[in-house]
Amino acid sequence: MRRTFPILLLCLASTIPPLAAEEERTEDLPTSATYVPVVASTPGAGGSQFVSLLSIVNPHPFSLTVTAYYLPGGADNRGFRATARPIVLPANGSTRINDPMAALWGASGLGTIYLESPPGPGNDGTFVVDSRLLNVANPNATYGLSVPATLSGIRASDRGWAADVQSDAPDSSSPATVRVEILAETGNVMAAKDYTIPPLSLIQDAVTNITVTSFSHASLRVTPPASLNGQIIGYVAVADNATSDAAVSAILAYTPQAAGARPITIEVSRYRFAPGGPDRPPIQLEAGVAYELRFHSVDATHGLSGIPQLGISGSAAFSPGSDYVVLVAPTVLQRGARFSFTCVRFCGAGHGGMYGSIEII
Ligand SMILES: [Cu+2]
Repeated sequence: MRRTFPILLLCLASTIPPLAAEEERTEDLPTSATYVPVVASTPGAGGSQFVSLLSIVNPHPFSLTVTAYYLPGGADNRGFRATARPIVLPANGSTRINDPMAALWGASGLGTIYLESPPGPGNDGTFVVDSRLLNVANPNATYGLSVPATLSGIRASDRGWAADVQSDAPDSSSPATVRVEILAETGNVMAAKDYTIPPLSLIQDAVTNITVTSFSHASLRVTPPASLNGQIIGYVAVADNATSDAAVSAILAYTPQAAGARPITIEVSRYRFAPGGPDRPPIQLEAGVAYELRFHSVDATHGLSGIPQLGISGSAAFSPGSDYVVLVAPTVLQRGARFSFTCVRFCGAGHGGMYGSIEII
């Protein structure tokens, strides 16, 4: 019998607001920013060795500098700007950094990478990021799995599974307590646990620390504290140490929503999002307002990359007649931020240039 040692991860992430001094300098400038909720450079069970591969793409016909910051798990990361590593990308160029934690910061373990590229004249600062998590100890290792990615539900039918819950922090100035619940298919709460996360950090824990009851299928719910003036993003990762197969599931933090989210329909066609881009204005969302975004294809099957900061898990495929609909509620800390997205489903010759952005005003 093949033995597997999957790892289940839950990660909560948040907006990283600028420091006070930065705020003054960049107050009126939208900032293109994103982060990879979890990167790894760590041994796992069964002789596995998990590392991340970070890819950054410059979609512009001019050189772009993207600055990467490292936020180690479990630490108070309010001073994260000291970890800045500028990465210069040539016009329409890209880079892949193997094991970025070790390569850029000499770090190991688990952490979060935050990336930003302030806009300038004629430059909206957008860029595209992908991070794969891979077991490199396996000579047959595949491409691993991109973070963030999408998977519905979680499975824990194998009693041999090890599990970790990981949380990635909110709020810049103080710790925040979030509640993680395991919900049965009926919607009943099977178990719950509170986690206090340091500022701008993450916490890892085992799902088996939430419940010792075995279950064959369940879902997780993450509830931020009512007073949180930021955003929390959760995800679960299941990594099979034997085969290197991995899966990551984004979890939407549950925030009670005011009824009547404002509807916005984004018309999707080869090779644009309207609104969104690249030759249409960005989707503009007002901070503090709930929206229902409807991605409506009028011609072919397209996809949408995720935006974890907004709780958008993305869609591998949507087509005419089956819209991708998502609720978002940008927070006031996100005002001024710009989040990029791309089509993730090959849709023709111009697919590579099919991207857009959401601007929080
Ligand atoms: Cu496409």
